[in-house]
Amino acid sequence: LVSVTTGSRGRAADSMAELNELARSADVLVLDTIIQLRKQIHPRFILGRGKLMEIMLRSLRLGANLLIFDQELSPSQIRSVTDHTDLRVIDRTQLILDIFARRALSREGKLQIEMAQLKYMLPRLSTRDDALSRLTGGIGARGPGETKLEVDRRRINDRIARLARELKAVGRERYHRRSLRRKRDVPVISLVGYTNAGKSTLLNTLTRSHVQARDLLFATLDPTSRRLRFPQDMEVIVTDTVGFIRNLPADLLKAFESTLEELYEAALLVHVIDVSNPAYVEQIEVVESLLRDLELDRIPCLRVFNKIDLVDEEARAGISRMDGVGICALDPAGLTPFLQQAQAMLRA
Ligand SMILES: Nc1nc2c(ncn2[C@@H]2O[C@H](COP(=O)(O)OP(=O)(O)OP(=O)(O)O)[C@@H](O)[C@H]2O)c(=O)[nH]1
Ligand SMILES: [Mg+2]
Repeated sequence: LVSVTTGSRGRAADSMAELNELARSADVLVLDTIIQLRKQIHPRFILGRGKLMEIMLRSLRLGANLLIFDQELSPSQIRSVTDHTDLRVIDRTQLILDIFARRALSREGKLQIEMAQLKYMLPRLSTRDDALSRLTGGIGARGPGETKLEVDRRRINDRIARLARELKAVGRERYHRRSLRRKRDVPVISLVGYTNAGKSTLLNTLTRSHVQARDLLFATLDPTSRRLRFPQDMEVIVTDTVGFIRNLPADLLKAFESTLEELYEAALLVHVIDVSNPAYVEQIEVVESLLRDLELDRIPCLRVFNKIDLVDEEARAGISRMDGVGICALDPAGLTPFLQQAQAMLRA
């Protein structure tokens, strides 16, 4: 794992810890991590040439065959580094896309992720291959007046357009399903939050369900809804969705538009926060800023400080002074204050 930054080491280290988790979630075995602080990012090689050479030698020694950069790389940077190191090179976004591709189970999820992958690929189609095909392709190797690159681009654009149509159809079905719910006037509580915060665990405990909850980033991709009867005889629907993460590329977020659409009908958002994560304050900011971008900040939001069982007394005291409720999502007995507050907010 490689991180090159012009910012502080602390931030880079935080982000690197998360990249490590992402790699683990994608079944990548991490052999080494390197953080380099630079005054300027090298336009071609990202790192200095000397450092790049060092990385190559170290990879040979360790038997590594993949470099994952924590920063987003331009297509030409990927090419330069690949050429210089003979290693496969991907960036953080590509790693996230890979995890999403493994996790998507529903048809909608699969359509969404294919769309995001194609959109990611489109600007990265190599122009060099094109030059090569022009040299080696000879007569008849390409359509009239079209280079291979143009054909590839057009094919991908066609596919994207088709995916968009299919997604729209799936989205309509989902809309109808939801409108039945609306007619019955059952309020929806949506669980939102950083990935791995404990959203699915909370859904399971609240509704005695068995949605997959695991110590992996992006364990959940497809939304799930379950019924819940509140203590004071009020019925609600709780929905669980894909988690958020820092530096989520806009295109990726957009690909999940139809999944996220569910959130707009929520009467209450429950923001699940993993207080055992050292970076939780920054994670709160990431989630709240995404909620603002999605214009979801007009829906009432209850902050829930989860995994309270994992922090010490002092941290717990600090949390109790903040606005929100502390819970352990694994423990149904301690959820009453949370349920009361949620109900009060729904009634307001
Ligand atoms: N100790 C402790 N562990 C928890 C608590 N809540 C969740 N966990 C664990 O945290 C891990 C992540 O939980 P999930 O419910 O899968 O988290 P999520 O927010 O759904 O994550 P994604 O779907 O990956 O975005 C699991 O291993 C849970 O068992 C808690 O209150 N205390
Ligand atoms: Mg989940």
